[in-house]
Amino acid sequence: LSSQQATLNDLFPINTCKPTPTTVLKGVPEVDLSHPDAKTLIVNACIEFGFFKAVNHHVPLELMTNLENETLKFFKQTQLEKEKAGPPDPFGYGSKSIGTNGDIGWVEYLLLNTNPDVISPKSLHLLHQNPNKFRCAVEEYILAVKEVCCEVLELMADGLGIEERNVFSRLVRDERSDSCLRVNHYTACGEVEALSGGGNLIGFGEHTDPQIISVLRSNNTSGLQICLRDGVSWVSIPPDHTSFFITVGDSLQVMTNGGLKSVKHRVLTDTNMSRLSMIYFGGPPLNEKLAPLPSILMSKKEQSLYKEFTWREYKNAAYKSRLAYNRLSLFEKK
Ligand code: GA4
Repeated sequence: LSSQQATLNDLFPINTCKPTPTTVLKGVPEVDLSHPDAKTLIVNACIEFGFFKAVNHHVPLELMTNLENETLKFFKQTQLEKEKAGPPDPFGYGSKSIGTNGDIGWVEYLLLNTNPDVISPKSLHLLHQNPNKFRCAVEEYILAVKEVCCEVLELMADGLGIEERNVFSRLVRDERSDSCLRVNHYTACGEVEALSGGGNLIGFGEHTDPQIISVLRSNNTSGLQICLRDGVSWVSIPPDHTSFFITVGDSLQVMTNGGLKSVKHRVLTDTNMSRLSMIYFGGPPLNEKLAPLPSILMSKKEQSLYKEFTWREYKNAAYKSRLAYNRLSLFEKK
């Protein structure tokens, strides 16, 4: 009998498969966008974490839940139906595979370009398949979230003491801006999957976002984690479906000459609840030169830490790399 028990325990080593304990970040930096000190709070949070929660942003909750519901309708279709809007090239529907270099996550997603001039055949198919309500929800949401993105970028310029307060936001407002919207659907992984994986499954592996900043909104399911500045500690961010979470991307790190560093983040799936997040990635036009702002170099009496390159070159390098790769290292001056 005892040998039989040993076999069972070997097969189902329940005690040893407790999900790894996660630390919840207690003092998530929170910025009321209408507060007179918002600009300073934003810059401080971005220096310390590369991340903050934006509240009092004036985007109606209904607009967020509308897009949430419309995309959930899309995700509820059969796999065959959904795959008609894929594979993501890079826009369209994707499942489990992220990028084209072998990264896998417990996630399905829609990637959409926010620039109407460059609608790919895949997104066209998607819009035709789910006309009107879906299209309206996407367009309405993009307009609102783009405003939040630009407002944050202008406050950031103020906080950094840059006279030209639209130095960052003009790139996102530019009609050639290469911004995009992503909706990620992480279905609950269930106890069995979680246990066999030794804890929560990786929904989206660790990475930094290549763009300027990203503006994330999710339903009330946890999962998002950021890596602290020590480079090794991961902390969970409690969800808040009424707020936006802002992350610093690689392009902002370059423009501030490393003053504001991009933040490594990842998503773990919940065992019981499905997570839906929508992220707006504020990016510059493809032919825009990415370089430290002269005013920052002058005021800090610094030399540029980076070689000269365009957003197109950076994006191409990013898309050729694995998710977790430190892409900026390719562009640092040695
Ligand atoms: C990370 C940020 C955005 O989600 C994204 C991602 C892109 C993709 O899913 O196609 C990338 C990833 C992201 C960076 C490295 C490359 C490209 C997957 C990948 C392995 C849309 C983006 O712009 O870069």
